[in-house]
Amino acid sequence: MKTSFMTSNLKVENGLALFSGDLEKCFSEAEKLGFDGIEISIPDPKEVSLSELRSLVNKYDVKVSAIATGGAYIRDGLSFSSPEESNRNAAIRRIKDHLAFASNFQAVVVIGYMKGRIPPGCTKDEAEKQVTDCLKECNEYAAKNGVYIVLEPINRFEEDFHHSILECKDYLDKIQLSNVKMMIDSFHMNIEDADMWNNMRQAKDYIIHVHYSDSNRLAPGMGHFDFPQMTKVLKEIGYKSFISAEILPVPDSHTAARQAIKSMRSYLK
Ligand code: LER
Ligand code: MN
Repeated sequence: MKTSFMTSNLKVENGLALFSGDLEKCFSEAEKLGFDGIEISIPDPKEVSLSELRSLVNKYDVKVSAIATGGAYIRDGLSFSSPEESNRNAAIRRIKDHLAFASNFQAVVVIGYMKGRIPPGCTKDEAEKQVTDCLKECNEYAAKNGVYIVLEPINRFEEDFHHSILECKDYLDKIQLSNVKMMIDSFHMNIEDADMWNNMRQAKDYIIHVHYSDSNRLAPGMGHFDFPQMTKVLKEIGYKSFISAEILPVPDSHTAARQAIKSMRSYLK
């Protein structure tokens, strides 16, 4: 398994991003601390220079593990379940931009908040159908570009679709899209998955990206989540890709990153 941490191309206060707004610093810190990659939350890929990012990857020999897209929902209000067709179309165009961008780095594209919330007056099935239609179009584009979308099960307080690993697995079984897989996040699992380890085993063929975040959203080891067990199950199911620390920069980015790599290394031993 490989290690990474989440950042953002934008400066965000108290977000789940380390060294946010300073990509060069992220790469140099990642290299110094021994991370294999960084995951970058990018609301709009047009706002990041592809050539600059490519040269940082080469300069520091640190990979881009994933591109997170939640900012397109949070900042720009785009979503796959919007009642407005023009909004859904803009959301599809934006995710295609993320996919094209990610294809330069063999990074996965995370879809969490972009699914949106169930609009008032709409049933869950109706809203889910809109999400599926958008995903179908993005899936075609992902397949053409050789990249994968990963759906993230997110807890019920933050979004309205597929809260647990098994709900997400059932949905993926139903939609059958070649380039749409799943990622899992320990923070959400801790809230939604009553039998976390068996749920991971059942969804193993879909899981291609992982967020490590303790029960309090601090670095692994700073809360009460059982990461040694999660890492053991990941090994057991043959998971080989990134475990990416998605954590608060508390008390500061450098201390949080140092704590994260120290813990993650100890679990991987
Ligand atoms: C939010 O809770 C989260 O886990 C992010 O990865 C959402 O995309
Ligand atoms: Mn996450």
